[in-house]
Amino acid sequence: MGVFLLFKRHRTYSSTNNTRYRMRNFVFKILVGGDGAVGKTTLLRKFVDGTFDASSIATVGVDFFIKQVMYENIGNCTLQIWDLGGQERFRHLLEAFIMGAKGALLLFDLTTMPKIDHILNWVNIVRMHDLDLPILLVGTKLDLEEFIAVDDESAKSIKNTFHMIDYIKTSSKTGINIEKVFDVMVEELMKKHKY
Ligand SMILES: Nc1nc2c(ncn2[C@@H]2O[C@H](COP(=O)(O)OP(=O)(O)OP(=O)(O)O)[C@@H](O)[C@H]2O)c(=O)[nH]1
Ligand SMILES: [Mg+2]
Repeated sequence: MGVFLLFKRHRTYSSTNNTRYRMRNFVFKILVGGDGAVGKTTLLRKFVDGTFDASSIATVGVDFFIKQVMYENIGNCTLQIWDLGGQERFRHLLEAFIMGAKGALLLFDLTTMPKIDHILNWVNIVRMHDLDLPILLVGTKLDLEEFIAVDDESAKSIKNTFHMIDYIKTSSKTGINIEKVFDVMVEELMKKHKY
């Protein structure tokens, strides 16, 4: 991924009070996939309301989050984020939620080496209607330093095998790189769709 090109505007900076800016509005549907307990819901909670839940319970089926982010050079982005429950027993439900997605985050837990067939499975799910759907690979739980089992080489090899747009390591506990994940995704979507 190249240089970071997005300029974020502070939330308190109201566009309605400032006639110099004519805000554009974008709506992006983004999927979040990955095996059970890798930290999908926890990452979305951190992103959307800034909280960390150490005892997050398994998502039943699919959950939905929404967040607006302002970028100075883009406009107002509404992110509709679909949290796909990772447990196998919900797999048959997921298909109904994939249509119309512009991008996907694929999460794995940095303390456990991901199984390649599981990654393939998720790639196939999120790309079922769009073979070119941009996928961002996200390693979670970076704060569990002593237990990290996935080296950068292995993760980058997964990223390259499936032509993903980038690989980012995160912690929902410390908050590191959580916003960056969405900034990189939005930047990719702006480029891809030539908005
Ligand atoms: N230390 C640490 N724990 C985390 C982190 N992210 C998630 N967890 C923990 O991992 C467990 C599973 O997190 P969830 O967010 O529920 O996992 P999920 O991917 O949504 O799981 P499903 O809903 O079953 O698909 C919870 O106990 C979280 O508190 C992190 O960054 N650091
Ligand atoms: Mg969940």
